Amino acid sequence: MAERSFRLLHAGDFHLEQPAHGLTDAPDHLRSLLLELPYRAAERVFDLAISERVDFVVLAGDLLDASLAGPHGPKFLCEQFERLALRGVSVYWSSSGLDAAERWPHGCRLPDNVHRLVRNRQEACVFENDGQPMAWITIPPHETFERPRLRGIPLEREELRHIVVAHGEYVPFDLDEKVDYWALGGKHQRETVRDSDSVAHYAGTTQGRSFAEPGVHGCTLVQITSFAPPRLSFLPTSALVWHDLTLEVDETTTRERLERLLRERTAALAVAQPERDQFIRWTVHGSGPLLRRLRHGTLAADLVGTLREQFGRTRPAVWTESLRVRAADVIGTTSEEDTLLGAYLRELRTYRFDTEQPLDLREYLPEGRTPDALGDAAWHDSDQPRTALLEEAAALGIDLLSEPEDLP
Ligand SMILES: [Mn+2]
Repeated sequence: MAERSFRLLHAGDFHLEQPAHGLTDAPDHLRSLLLELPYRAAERVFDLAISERVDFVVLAGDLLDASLAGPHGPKFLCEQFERLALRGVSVYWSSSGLDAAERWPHGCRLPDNVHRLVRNRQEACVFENDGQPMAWITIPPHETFERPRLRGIPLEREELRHIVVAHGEYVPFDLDEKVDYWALGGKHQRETVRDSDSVAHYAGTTQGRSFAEPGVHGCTLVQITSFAPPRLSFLPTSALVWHDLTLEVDETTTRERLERLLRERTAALAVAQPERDQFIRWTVHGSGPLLRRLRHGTLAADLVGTLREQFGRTRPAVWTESLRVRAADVIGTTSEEDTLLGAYLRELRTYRFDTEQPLDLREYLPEGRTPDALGDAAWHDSDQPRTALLEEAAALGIDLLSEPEDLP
């Protein structure tokens, strides 16, 4: 077999239509970053394709919802594809239901280096380098249009390495072992679902949008040689990193100690990611009087302010979004008290452990109020968020029924 080695860049799930979300407030100096977040990360994919001198790029769907992204989205992608066209780099794009050819605006013509399905029939392309055929690349249709056949995918040129670019939630059993590399899209968390001679890999999204997608995201550089399985390396693309962090306190933790812990961990993040902006949401849990102090007065806001002042104003910023207390832990410290508050918390606890007891407060409403929204709020018949609701009610009770002298 002739030596056929090449390198490709695998990315997907850009979701250009989704800016950052889930924030109650954002500082002025980070606002434009939050709005342009998916664009910044996607651009980095094309920068990397150029700087790493890859032979071609595979994109595994969910690049954008053209109807939500507006004209800016398709225009941006065309500009990026043109950058690759100038360098002779081809793009193989396997659409999802979101970025299907039918949803692409008519006026925006893709450059010729971009290969995608137009009629949703499975297609194969041969990638050539200097007139030498290197790889057989198959793009199956997305299941929105036609059930893709992912086992027994034909490879008409046996001497070539076989790459399939596909979008969907697959398990190894779905995927033919004779394919050398499965470039998958549709899972936002990076994952190699099969690591053998036939590698199947999700590159993940290029950028987290909220605290629900923490950590550094990126794309995957794949090195393919004749006599070894594909070799993968991670290349980060995130322009901003989200952190949802917890910190434990106990009976002995002082305000000064908590502040020092927060500073140390924030400083460590700044050192670990010196080139990226970062957002942190802190949840404090554990036990002790500090938990109650954090729910009252200005202590939590003071700590957030201090951290923002020290780490949040420069660029790249490590911005502390908020600091909250886990409601369940506040309850534990107070429920044994022989006070009105203690009795209230013990009553709530019976509702928590006896899930058959309905949460029905409608009899406390004024006459004739039951059919409206207030009536709905006063009657809770679903088990699902019951625990969280009771914990919030308990924490609110602590806020309202605590003795003033308990407070800082
Ligand atoms: Mn997606």
